[in-house]
Amino acid sequence: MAAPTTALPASGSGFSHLLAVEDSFPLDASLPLQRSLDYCAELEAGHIIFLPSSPDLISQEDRDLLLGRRQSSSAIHKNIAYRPAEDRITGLDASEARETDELRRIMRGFSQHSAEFLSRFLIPYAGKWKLDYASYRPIEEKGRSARVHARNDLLHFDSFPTRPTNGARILRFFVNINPTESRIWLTSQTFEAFGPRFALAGNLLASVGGNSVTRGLRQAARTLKLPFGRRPLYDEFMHRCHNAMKEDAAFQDQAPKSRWEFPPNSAWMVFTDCVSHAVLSGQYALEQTFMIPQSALVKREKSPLRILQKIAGYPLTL
Ligand SMILES: O=C(O)CCC(=O)C(=O)O
Ligand SMILES: [Fe+2]
Repeated sequence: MAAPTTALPASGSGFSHLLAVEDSFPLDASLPLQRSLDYCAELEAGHIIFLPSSPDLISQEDRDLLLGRRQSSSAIHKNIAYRPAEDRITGLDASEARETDELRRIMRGFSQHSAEFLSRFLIPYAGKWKLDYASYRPIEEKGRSARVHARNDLLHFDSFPTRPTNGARILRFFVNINPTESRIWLTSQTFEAFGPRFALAGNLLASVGGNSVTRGLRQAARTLKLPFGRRPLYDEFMHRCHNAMKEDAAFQDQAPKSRWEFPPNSAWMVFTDCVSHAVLSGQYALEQTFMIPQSALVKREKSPLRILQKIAGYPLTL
């Protein structure tokens, strides 16, 4: 059972909490619709849904294969990504090429089973999402070195520089396949509580949005269905917010935090674009990302896009 130990008090509204779901889940059974709707609403509001016992998404044999891999020294700093649309693995170096087929088979299976499971667990999203990358995370997170913007031990909301979502939401599903060690996260304020303050304080939204002339041009380009040649304002803002949070040492130090432990064989799902999160330690996790379009959300007003557009007063998507 995940024990929310509080590093600094981060309870009450405006902070992420954890909802433990103790049932065991066969892959082929759906949740009752109302319960599924309730879970979607919790997730969209910035809470974590935690399954103490993961459904069977990967065989013991394949877990052992993943855990037993020797990573070559040049690849030691990388996670391994699986791109479902192309059925392709990235993140291996040349000396590991002979492992590609086996890893692709394992990751394809994990990706498919995760999607099957979530389509029965989060029914309103089923068939509406874009299946993004899956990842295998074999590196110990404690003490892992990275550029400041790539550090995942600093609180942040996710934003992918190479994959703008144009307002769709980032849902991530994790499984801790470490046989003995928990994965440890910190969380702080939700985007609903933090984002508006941040947008207004730094005048960031205004600087991202440009002046009324550039906004007019964007609007005209949208009407004429012309590519405007830049990423959507929404993604521009989310990316700047991601970077600014990681750069802000005082914020990282002083923000009230909750600490969560995800034990071996547990699973959790979370909208990482509205749950500020940091991973402190843990090794060997599997993860699948889903892009959930605005049209599938059950509480659209809680989405970072809606929150930001309300402040900006103009559309932030293309
Ligand atoms: O690996 C994890 O537990 C989370 C890391 C993270 O924040 C991310 O991949 O965006
Ligand atoms: Fe993240």
